Amino acid sequence: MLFNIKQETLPREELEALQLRRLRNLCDRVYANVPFYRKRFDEVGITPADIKSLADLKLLPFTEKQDLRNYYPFGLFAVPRDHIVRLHASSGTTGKAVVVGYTARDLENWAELMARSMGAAGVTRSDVVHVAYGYGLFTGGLGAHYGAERIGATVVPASGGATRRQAHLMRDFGATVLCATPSYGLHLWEAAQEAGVDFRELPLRIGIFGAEPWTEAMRRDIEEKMNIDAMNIYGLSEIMGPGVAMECVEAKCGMHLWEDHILPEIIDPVTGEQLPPGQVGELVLTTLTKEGIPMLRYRTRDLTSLNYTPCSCGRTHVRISRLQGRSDDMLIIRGVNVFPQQIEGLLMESDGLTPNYQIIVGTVNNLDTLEVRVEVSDTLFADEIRKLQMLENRLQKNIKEFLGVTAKVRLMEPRSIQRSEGKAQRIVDQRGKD
Ligand code: ADP
Ligand code: K
Ligand code: ZN
Repeated sequence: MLFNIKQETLPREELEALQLRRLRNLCDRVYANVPFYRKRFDEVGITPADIKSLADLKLLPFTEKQDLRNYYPFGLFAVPRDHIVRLHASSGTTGKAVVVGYTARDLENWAELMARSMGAAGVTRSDVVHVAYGYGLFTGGLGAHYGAERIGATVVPASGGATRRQAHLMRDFGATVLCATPSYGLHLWEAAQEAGVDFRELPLRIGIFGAEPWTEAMRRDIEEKMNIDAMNIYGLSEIMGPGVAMECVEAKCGMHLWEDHILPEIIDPVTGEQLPPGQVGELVLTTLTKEGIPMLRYRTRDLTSLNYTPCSCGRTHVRISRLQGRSDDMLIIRGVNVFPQQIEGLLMESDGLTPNYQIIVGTVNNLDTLEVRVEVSDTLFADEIRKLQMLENRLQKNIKEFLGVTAKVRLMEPRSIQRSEGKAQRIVDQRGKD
């Protein structure tokens, strides 16, 4: 469903004309109202008048998470505090929290983009949307909530936690859409199984999963277990929250990024140079309409690529490929770069393993060590020890062969790895801590 047909199918020339108008207006606003940005403009020797085309975007300075921390809590706000109607703070996965503020119009736009996103996943006003993203300072819960309400669906604001009860509510209320992190979604599925609720027998048809990295293999696993379309959604608090980009159910191939409100670039994370479409690099986002805390060329640390080829769904907005991970999440094991998702991909290829895993990094005699713990299914656990050992050896061999690092693989008893109610903690890095 196209929630906003006109905007979602704007021809590229019109979209770019709109982007340029909004970009110039944004530069004027931040230059006049945010001393931090004025100083940055001055440092690189430009004024808003120098932005004459979209190509001039690259003249503008980058903004980073550290800037938000340095100006904690309200230093980068572009409107007086009393124009701010809501605050959120990022969950701080990678350090001290950052605070973002929304004007009434920002909340309007967020609900609109979230409604477009859910519409792209196939949600309509007839759906019962069970929101199991955390409500609170985290943007996930309220973001999904207002989007689903804007569509006119029936919203169940479940939040995270009380997992078994949630399974009962999903059954009793006839949930047709589940919004959660993929790891919490699986945890819910598991708790439901234990409580005798089979998701495959519910009217559930769509899952809206995001806020943490996951793989194509994980998608297949979830779709099979729940008998749904498992759709990928992307967002971050610094830009808005969830709904920055979303897959369409027609193509399920890359997430449409709502370009009339958010302007994307891909850069080489080392040199800062822009990269052409198709090349993987760091996603940099500029908020074109945001009033409360506008972001100019914000470096997301997320790795992806841009695809401008027309999509079968008719939307004209660019697609970003499944996130390859945050550059912050990249592990360097004895000099070899490894992303947790690469390990996840290899684990998910084996029958009998569950998607519950953890990666433990340590040091022995000044050398990095890598241990991968993964839970096995009940059926496999009941099998012979010899078979389990063979599987461990095969996984170790695959990791060595495909990723080039030596890892110790430990198959774990079912339900022995801690479940999370929001974002899963996949990496435990013990280096330099003992
Ligand atoms: P924090 O930075 O504290 O985790 P956020 O909740 O704002 O706070 O998290 C945003 C980040 O979550 C993104 O920058 C990205 O790394 C990750 N993320 C969000 N959605 C996805 C997704 N669909 N796939 C992979 N990573 C995602
Ligand atoms: K998020
Ligand atoms: Zn599409």
